[in-house]
Amino acid sequence: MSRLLSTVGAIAIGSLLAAPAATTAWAQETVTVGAIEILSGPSAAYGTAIKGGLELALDEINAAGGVLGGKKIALIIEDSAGNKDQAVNAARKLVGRDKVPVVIGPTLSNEMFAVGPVTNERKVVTVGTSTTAKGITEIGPFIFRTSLPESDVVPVTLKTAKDKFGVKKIAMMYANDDAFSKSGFDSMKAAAEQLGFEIATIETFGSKDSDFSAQLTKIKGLNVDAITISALVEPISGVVLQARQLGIPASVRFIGGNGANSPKLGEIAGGAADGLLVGSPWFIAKKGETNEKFVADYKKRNGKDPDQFAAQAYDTMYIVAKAIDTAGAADSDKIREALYKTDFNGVMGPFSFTQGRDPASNEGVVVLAMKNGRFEILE
Ligand code: PYR
Repeated sequence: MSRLLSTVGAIAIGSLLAAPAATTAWAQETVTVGAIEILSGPSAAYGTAIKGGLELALDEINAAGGVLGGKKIALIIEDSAGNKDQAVNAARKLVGRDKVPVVIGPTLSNEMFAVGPVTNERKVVTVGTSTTAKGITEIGPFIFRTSLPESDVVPVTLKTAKDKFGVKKIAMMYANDDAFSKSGFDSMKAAAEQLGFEIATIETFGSKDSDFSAQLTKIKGLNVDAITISALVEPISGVVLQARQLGIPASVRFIGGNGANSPKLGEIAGGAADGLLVGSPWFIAKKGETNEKFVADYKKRNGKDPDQFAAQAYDTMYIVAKAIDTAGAADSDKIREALYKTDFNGVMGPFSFTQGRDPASNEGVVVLAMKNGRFEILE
């Protein structure tokens, strides 16, 4: 399992690795925060973007004096590879060995449903930045998320598809082996029924499948206006590519959820994904100095544009740092109390938590459409 340490200007990485953090003089000058993200495997695009967002914010926070009157934050990022067991092992290490008061992540809802019960039981604040399934924060009182649940975003996307593009008759597809994908589908179905869509068929597939021809051939014969799809980015890309190969015309739009909201979709599927709609709490061209600076700095540092996963992670690092400061100590209980008082205005816009530890508002949600392999905001 790869293990990454990030801090700014405090100490060379080599000496960090050489001695357990808790016994170094350096450790007294730092607060160590953990993160569990997908940095390898098919879903690595999500975790890599999150890592980029976290580290950019971390650098800024530490350069501006850190937390608790001058302590730097050191971030230990563990790679889960999208594997639940690996994510749980990472959590056990971060909590047991590194004694972190806060874990950021894990990346996927599927992973959070495994990790959350462990960190919650150990009373370690855990903040998902990209976990959008129903029931995440219900895992327990130490589980927060800064990501909007699909149930807040998907209805906006489907309503736009109806109002702007006259979508009435749909086929629905989802991966039936992933908690996020199933939950996203449930939200899509509820919204479709509410909007009075005709659901021509519901088709499932496995996240590791590469042949979707049976489902797509059936859908092709149904003359639908659009296909909703709830899955992670790799299988979505495969479905979209195969749909066009099988002759489902570009006029039949795909409508995705959070799993689709990654530039990876355009990288894999290219023009085949054009027209695909997603709801998003953030978009790259969002006006305002904070976002413009974030986009420019992220690009300079990472050599590519940020995406929504990076933006949510960037704000989350600030939210966590502020909570540590408000708490007055690197103490999980106190940080938990402080998070409830969050009143932050970052690249995502104004942010606070509900009593249920979810984002308080979905007002900033916009709908993006894929064009030439890139997401653009719908005017
Ligand atoms: C989730 O796993 O919840 C995502 O939104 C990708």
